Amino acid sequence: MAERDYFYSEAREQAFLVGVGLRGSRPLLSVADSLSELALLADTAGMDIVGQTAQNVARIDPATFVGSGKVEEIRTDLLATGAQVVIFDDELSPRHQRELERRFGEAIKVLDRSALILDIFAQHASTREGALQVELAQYEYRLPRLTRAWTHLARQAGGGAGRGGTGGVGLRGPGETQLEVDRRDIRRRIDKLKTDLELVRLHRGRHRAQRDRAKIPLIALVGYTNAGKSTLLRALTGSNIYVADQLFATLDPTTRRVALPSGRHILMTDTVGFIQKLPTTLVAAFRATLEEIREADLLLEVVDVSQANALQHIETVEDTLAEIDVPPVPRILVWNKVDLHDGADLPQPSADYQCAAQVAISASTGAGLDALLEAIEATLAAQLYALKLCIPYQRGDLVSLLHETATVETQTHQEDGIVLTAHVPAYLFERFKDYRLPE
Ligand SMILES: Nc1nc2c(ncn2[C@@H]2O[C@H](COP(=O)(O)OP(=O)(O)OP(=O)(O)O)[C@@H](O)[C@H]2O)c(=O)[nH]1
Ligand SMILES: [Mg+2]
Repeated sequence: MAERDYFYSEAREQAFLVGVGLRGSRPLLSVADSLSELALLADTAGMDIVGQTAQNVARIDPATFVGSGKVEEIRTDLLATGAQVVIFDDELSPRHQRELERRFGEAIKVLDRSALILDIFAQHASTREGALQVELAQYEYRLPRLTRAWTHLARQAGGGAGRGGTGGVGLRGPGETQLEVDRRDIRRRIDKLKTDLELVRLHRGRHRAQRDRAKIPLIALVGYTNAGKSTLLRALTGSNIYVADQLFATLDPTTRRVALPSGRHILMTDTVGFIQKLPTTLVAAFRATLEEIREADLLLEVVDVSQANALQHIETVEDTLAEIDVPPVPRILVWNKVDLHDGADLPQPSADYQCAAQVAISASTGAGLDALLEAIEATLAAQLYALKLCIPYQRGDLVSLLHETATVETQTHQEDGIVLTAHVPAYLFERFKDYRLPE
């Protein structure tokens, strides 16, 4: 993406991090832990961390986010450390962004967590749909934040400095007219991206319809970023899926067939990881992934047990799933990386967390994978409906499907069709409901 190059040049930049704790609030992670996570994000985006600071405030300053005294302190720190970038751990409003840019001056780039995550997404998107949705999310994020950083767009559009006045970049910044030109360009680009995305999605929709006909249960891997979801899918399928000790290594969903102990197959799909303080607008950009999760018959919630904040990670994942309206399908809690666990008991999720089973595994060493497959099989089998059906003789395909996927208890041939009693998997219920007989 050409615009990204403007924000991040090839050489690693020096970044200074700023965290804020709001007095009286109870965040999921402490300010210090959240800053450590921000440091990982900055590192993944290609920056070196040269310093950080945190402030506890009673309220967020409407103009400068942190108090103005703190702004001055940060400005001194930036000079002392030679940082070119300052990254706030929370989303800055467009007003904050403008004011902070003004206070820190031309040489300093002001970013927030969302901008950083968007940049990593842009680096990691590998499919056309992924690239389009990230670009769209980036423009939508930037549109209200349009400031001097955008004069380059006007140049690309053939405007030149003249249109915005004669002051030139750095002296006066773009004039109002110039910003309007930029905004119009961006809106046009946003419309074009939306149209392109629709086309790509239509195409994908057809693939999905084909899969629906096959009716193999779909299991989605969900979890915090870096929990080991892709490693697990790789371990179960032997396929060459991208794994990295990076945040948001996976963006686009990958689906593979996995054989269960009984020989029956399932489809398992790897999805984008979640993180705390991920704005819903960003999550919403990942429609492809989210659709996979919403359609799943079972979720495998992968948690990195070696993380001190493992329980907070589960909470973040649950919150995000609720935010994107995932129906309450059963979950298996998968404690991954037990090879790094010190042998003490597993953490206890909160009492209102519900899961069908908990399994401890190591996707790296393969420990516990058999038990996990057994648990998947058992959980799917438990989602069965006892049905009495009368299937017309011309629907032999449905009778075969029943024998392949369900447990058939009785079968008799009668005048108007084959009458069966069977335990049918929940995900096939819709297919058979028109043939139900009263019990
Ligand atoms: N020690 C150990 N490391 C693991 C295990 N599973 C995964 N890892 C490592 O954890 C890192 C992240 O693994 P991924 O599979 O890419 O994690 P992910 O959940 O797909 O992460 P994102 O796609 O970034 O959301 C990699 O360096 C893996 O090698 C495990 O069981 N034990
Ligand atoms: Mg992954």
